Order: sequence, then structure tokens, then C-alpha cells
Amino acid sequence: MFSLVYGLWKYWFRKDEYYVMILGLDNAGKTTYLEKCKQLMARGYSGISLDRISPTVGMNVGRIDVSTIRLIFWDVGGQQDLQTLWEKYYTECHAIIYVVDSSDQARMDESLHILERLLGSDHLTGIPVLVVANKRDKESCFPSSDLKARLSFPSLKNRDCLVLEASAYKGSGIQDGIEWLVQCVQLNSSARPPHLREVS
Ligand SMILES: Nc1nc2c(ncn2[C@@H]2O[C@H](COP(=O)(O)OP(=O)(O)OP(=O)(O)O)[C@@H](O)[C@H]2O)c(=O)[nH]1
Ligand SMILES: [Mg+2]
Repeated sequence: MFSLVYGLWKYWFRKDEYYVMILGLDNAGKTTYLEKCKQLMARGYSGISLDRISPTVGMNVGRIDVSTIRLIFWDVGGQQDLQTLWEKYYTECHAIIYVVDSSDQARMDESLHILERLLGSDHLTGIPVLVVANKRDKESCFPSSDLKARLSFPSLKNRDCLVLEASAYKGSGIQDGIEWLVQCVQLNSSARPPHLREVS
């Protein structure tokens, strides 16, 4: 009897874990996005000042729980020599958040080229991608319609893709994106099942 009740308890309280990579060029705002996301959505997390965030050397890990789902975020540094690290995580990840600095017209081509290349990886076939047009609070932003118009490359076909305007700094456009992502990873779970984290 005890083992039956214990088994049910574990089943009810287990969480499906999905891994989400946060990628994009250096200075795009990935770590700020992750920090703001935790401040808005992680229960009991008070956070740090966004002004204290420095360029990522390696990777930051964050997590939030959304109902029965746990999202584990991997925010990997975007500097050129760190981009080679990204592919180490492709086989494990369930979704990608790709952050674009929409106030940096000069690096838009470079950013989209890298997005196209990474989505061309066989290890990421069918993986949902949320493209975040970040820094919308700045005055010098290019319209996100420009970005959408450029997102027509073949590696974007046959996967869920959403472009959302956001300001990681102000916190706008973040929750909508995460809620969309939760739906996508669940819908895609037969192709890429979650990791099950049992309560011990
Ligand atoms: N105005 C404004 N600034 C932002 C926003 N998001 C990030 N920033 C600023 O952009 C700079 C880079 O932010 P990070 O979060 O460190 O960028 P990153 O993509 O993690 O950079 P790497 O770790 O080097 O790959 C910082 O000065 C942030 O304060 C935003 O939404 N609006
Ligand atoms: Mg960073």
C-alpha cells in the first residue's frame, strides 16, 4: 500500500524538464533576458540588478517552473570563440530562444547568418525557435517587420517559429514568449521527449 501511494505521489509531483538554449550574438541581451525572465516568472526569486550583468564567459543556467513543466535555460556566451560551444548542447535541447539586438542594424546580417547556420544542424531538426527582437525600448530600433521579412530561409521550415518584440531591460514581451515556448515543447514532445525529474 505504501509503495502504491508513494508511486502515485511521485507521479503527481514529478516535473517534465525541457532544456532551452538562449543564443545570439554577444551583446544581444541574452543574459539580461534570462535574468528578467527569472525575475518575472521564477517563484521566490528576487534577482540581481540588470546593470551588474557582464559579458558571459561560458554559460549561465537558470530555471523556471510553469505548472507541471520545468524549463532549464542554458544561456551560452555569444562571442565568436564561444559560439563553437553551442553545438555541444544541440542534441539535448528542446527549444531555442534566439536574441537579436534590434538597435544594431550593422550586425543584423551577421546575426541572421548565424541563426540560419545553427538551425541547419541535423541535431536541431524540428526544434521550435523563438526569435526575440530585443531592446525595443531604444529609440534607434529597426522595425521588426524587417526582421520577419528576412526570416524565410529553408532551415526555418517545418518547425514552430515566432518573432516577438521585447525589451529584456523593461521586461516587456517576455512572458508571452515563454508561454508560447511551453506550448511548443509540449506539442513537440513525441519527437523530443522531456527529461523526467522525479521528486525524491
Ligand atoms: N536598452 C536595452 N539594453 C539592453 C536590453 N537587453 C540588454 N541590454 C543591454 O545590452 C548589453 C548586453 O547585455 P547582455 O545581457 O550581457 O548580452 P549577452 O547577449 O548576454 O552578451 P554575451 O554574454 O557577451 O553573449 C548590456 O549593457 C545590457 O544592459 C534591452 O532590452 N534594452
Ligand atoms: Mg551573456
